[in-house]
Amino acid sequence: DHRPIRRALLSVSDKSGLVDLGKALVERDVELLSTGGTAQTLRDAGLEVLDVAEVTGFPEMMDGRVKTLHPMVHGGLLALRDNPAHVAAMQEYVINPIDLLVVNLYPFEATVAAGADYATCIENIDIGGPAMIRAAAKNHAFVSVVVDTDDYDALLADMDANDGATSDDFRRTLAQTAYARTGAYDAAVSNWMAGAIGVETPRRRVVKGKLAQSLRYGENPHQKAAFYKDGSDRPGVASATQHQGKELSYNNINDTDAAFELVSEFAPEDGPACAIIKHANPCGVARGATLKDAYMRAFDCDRTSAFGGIIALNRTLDAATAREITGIFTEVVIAPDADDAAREIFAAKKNLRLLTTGSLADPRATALAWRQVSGGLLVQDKDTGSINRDNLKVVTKRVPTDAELEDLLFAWTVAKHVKSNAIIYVKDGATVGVGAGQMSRVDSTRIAARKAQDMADALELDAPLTQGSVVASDAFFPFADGLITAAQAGATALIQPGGSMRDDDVIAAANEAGLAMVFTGMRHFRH
Ligand code: 93A
Repeated sequence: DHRPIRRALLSVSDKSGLVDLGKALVERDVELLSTGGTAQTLRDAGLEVLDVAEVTGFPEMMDGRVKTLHPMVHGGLLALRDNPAHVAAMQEYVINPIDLLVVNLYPFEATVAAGADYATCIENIDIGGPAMIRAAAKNHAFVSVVVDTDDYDALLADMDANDGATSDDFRRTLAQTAYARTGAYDAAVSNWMAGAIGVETPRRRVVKGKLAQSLRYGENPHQKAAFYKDGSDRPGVASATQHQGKELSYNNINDTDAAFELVSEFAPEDGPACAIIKHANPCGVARGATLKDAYMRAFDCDRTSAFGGIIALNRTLDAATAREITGIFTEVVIAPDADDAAREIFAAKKNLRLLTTGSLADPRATALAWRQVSGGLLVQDKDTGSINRDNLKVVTKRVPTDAELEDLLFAWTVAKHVKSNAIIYVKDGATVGVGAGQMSRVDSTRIAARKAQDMADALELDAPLTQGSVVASDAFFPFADGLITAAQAGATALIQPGGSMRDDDVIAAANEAGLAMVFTGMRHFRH
């Protein structure tokens, strides 16, 4: 019942798949209409194309800023074919209907990502493209609009199934995708501009996303869910390559992100490191002489919780580590890379997902962090805060030893990635107790110590691993009780922001217990 596609306007910056699409359209008796570069590409492939400039009667002008912004184009896209007045207008002004619009926009996002200067970014804001996309999408009752090179095949398939026309459903879906694209495009422009002109609190903000994967369900089976990419292409779970195993679930993606962000704190040149995550919290983080050693030491923090966990590594996964990992059930392993021998070992474990990212994430790279609340969004800078030895203030009589300092900084780095209230016990570059997500800080301190005792019992050790450890607290100890609990568990040094009204009491308790304590002046709440 719908008119077959007779004329198509193609105007694309990304020319991949263009020639094949052009040929396929010509084979289906579609007349091609195109802008400069697109027309050239099609002609070079031997296809017949009509220039938009010929249709409008105007050359492309002002560096291409004005090429398709013309009634001959927009009339052809917007005219209602079943409206006599619209049809009369088309006849009067000799406007030919455009049935199909294929546009992908100036690569604004890629230009920004490449670090281009202000003027170059501005010049890459497409105006004519979005105008046509929006026009065609509005008129989806008659016009098909394709904005993704990924959709070319689906377009041809739908045409073939409908005698050269497209189905109403398909055009509606295309229109919805089209508005998402122009919306995301302007979101990218606006978000870039906020940074470029230095507005800290823009009056309006938009979020954008491109479907990466529909998910079987969300956190629970009765919740629908999907995974969207933000287009930034940062190293991480959204841009990782999955080599094997079944599809990632919502919780897998969330946990894998937590694991990878945490392990990325440990630069590969500073030595191997491993993080094991369960329910978005680390149940073991360690450095090691080898990657395998780092994994085993992380595993020893809490072997019970590590079962079914997600493992992130800061270096190329090797065979020895891979073999060790296959000793228990693991959901996901994510690493910058994996060598052939390691991949072969994993290949035998069909359910284990292996993800590689090419490189680690940059924990200092600024980004926005979003959280939904009822009826709104909370937006903040990602926590990129970091400290070094020079920022630490020793507040106790005893000064931490070099070895303690090293572990204190390690514990502090881990604390940044643990849900508040976070308490981390660390010994020799490995967590030995993690207390996470408790409503009271002293509970986190106790839970971590108790779990360390459980591990000591399981491993038949003489003393819990917290003996001779150091402790990090993501925020200040409001009272001395938490610190006293840590001391009883065998901790010898602490790191915390300081800043409590009762700092003096806490410092006095530390001195009394012979502990060394440093203040960071920085807090790492995470919720
Ligand atoms: O500079 S524009 O905003 N002005 C326009 O009138 C216009 N019309 C299409 N950019 C415009 N386009 C864009 O040109 C398309 O969205 C597409 O990305 C690009 C294709 O140019 P070419 O065919 O010359 O490679």
